[in-house]
Amino acid sequence: MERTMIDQRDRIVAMVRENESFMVFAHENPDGDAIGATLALALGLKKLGKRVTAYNVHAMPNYLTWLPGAELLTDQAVPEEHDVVWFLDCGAKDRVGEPAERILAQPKIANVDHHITNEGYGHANFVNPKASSTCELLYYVMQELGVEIDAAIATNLYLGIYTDTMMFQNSASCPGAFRVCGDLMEAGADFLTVAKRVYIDSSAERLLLLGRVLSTLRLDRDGTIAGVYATRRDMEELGLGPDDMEVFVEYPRSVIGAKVAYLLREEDDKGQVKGSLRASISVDISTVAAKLGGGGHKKAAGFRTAGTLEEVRGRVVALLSEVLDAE
Ligand SMILES: [Mn+2]
Repeated sequence: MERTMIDQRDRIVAMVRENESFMVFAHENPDGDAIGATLALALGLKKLGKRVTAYNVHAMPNYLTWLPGAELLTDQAVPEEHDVVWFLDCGAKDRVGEPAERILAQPKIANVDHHITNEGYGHANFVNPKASSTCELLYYVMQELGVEIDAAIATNLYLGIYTDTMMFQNSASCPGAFRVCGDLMEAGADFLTVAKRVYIDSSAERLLLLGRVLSTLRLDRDGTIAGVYATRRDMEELGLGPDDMEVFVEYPRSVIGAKVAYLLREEDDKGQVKGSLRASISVDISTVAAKLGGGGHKKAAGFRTAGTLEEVRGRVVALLSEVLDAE
């Protein structure tokens, strides 16, 4: 670890030692890294005898309610005062959602994150874009704090690393990720349950929806653009919503020869389409999302826009073509 990074880690450690009450935030629509980091930290701070409130704007996603420490997370507003507020996995401060303003008036902010866009909005900023996940970084913090990593903490930290590296399949899979996961396994991380609940388990309805979605696969621009969509009717018939299928975009992305991929979903509100975009090569598709009223990262972005599925599909394919043509 670089010197400046070690300094920042130590500032966070000092913040913990010098204070008694902590509020833990992560970004809204929390993923495995956000939830794993929140619960691991809450459990760790409790072990140190600290007072902790773990909060998220959104309730725990269903597939993660089994996690040890899940009962510590609340989605109810917490007016209580705290010495230190943690921002976990938040590339920007506003990623925690609306209540932030209310709760943030005075306390010190501890910022732990691995997003390249993080500008260091905290009083201490342990931010490393080269790390696999926020959970990996939190492990280093906890080690330094002398928190005994038990099976419950290990399982939560493992979840974050495992999901942000997409099962060690994407470029976030750094050496540190493997090393820390080895340590976590030794500490009793329930890696089999993580794999089962996160990537293997599926309801029958979800599989049936996947079947319908895959049957819409269309290739454009000589197979370099691949995309699928889900109609509102398909989702309603199977009792599922647009959020149950975020990962379906990985299927068009997996088509050999596809450089960019999209997934479109008709929303409940009339005439709105929600879209996810992915790139497998180094182009910037966040510009495409921005033109459709959204945003995101260079290789993963999203949007919500008005129009029918066919109209939006046409616009998405045209905009993605422009990006590929300029490559
Ligand atoms: Mn993350």
